[in-house]
Amino acid sequence: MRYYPAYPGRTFLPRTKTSTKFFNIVSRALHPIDSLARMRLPSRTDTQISRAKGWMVADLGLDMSYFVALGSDEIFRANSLWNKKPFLQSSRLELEDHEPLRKLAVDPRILSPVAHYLGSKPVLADAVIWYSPNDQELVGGSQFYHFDNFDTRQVRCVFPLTEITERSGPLTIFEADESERIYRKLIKSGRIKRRSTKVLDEWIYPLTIKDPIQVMAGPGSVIFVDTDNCFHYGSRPAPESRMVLMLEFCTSGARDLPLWGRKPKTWNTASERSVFGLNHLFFYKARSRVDKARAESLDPGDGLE
Ligand SMILES: O=C(O)CCC(=O)C(=O)O
Ligand SMILES: [Fe+2]
Repeated sequence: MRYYPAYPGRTFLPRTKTSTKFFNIVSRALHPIDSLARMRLPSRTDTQISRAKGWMVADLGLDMSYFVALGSDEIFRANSLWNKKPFLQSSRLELEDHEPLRKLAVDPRILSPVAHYLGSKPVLADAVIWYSPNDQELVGGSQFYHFDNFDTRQVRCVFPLTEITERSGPLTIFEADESERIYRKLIKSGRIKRRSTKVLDEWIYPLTIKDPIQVMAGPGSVIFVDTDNCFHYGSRPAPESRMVLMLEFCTSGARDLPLWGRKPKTWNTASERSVFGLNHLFFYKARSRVDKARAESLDPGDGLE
């Protein structure tokens, strides 16, 4: 709390669906003008994500060479969080430094499906390159089925930078409706008590009706997935490594955004302001506190880094 004074959603509330929903409603109510503006959705593009499924792959023929080069760059890695989780090494991209990233994040082919799925114009919460060596397993991490518990709904856009096949530790998911069914059964049987618990395969597989899906795609495509509502894992040990660009979109009421003191920096276009303006990484006060917490090794973990 010392480091997150404007973030009660991070520090006070338990990570349950009810408190996430509650926070979302309160937060939007406290920022009525922004919330209303976000309800005017962009026009629909050809491909849209179904809420029952909670995921989709679109082959957009994107040129990812800029990001491939970044991910392979030694200097970039050296200045990054690259070694935080050994099985999923991440490197944050600063929006200010990467024009191709800003362009990609407001591309209507990305934004429209995300906005329609969320029901409001999204906030970009994070942009990272993930490298998965796929050479070890750590019990209790995101290599086991889990929900992310970030918002009531979120959309992660995963852009493969190398070909993702069954040999490169693909993201593996259950569709949203199937995940909800499985979750209710796990709760009912007393296997788990809360939504944030990582779940073993052998607990899940006897309960399923639909099969899990290994999401495979190559550079140029984008995988949309609601990791708050689809059980998922990724980066399990596999013969080949994997590198992706991951953009995370949430609603303006997400519990990991500040509840007050929102003074975003200015952006060039209305679209940039709407998508990047609430990115918590631009709340410099909060960020400097987090840097301090890190320096003192008190950083409470994933998320605001
Ligand atoms: O490794 C992956 O693809 C999934 C990672 C994940 O689920 C997470 O970090 O929450
Ligand atoms: Fe996850």
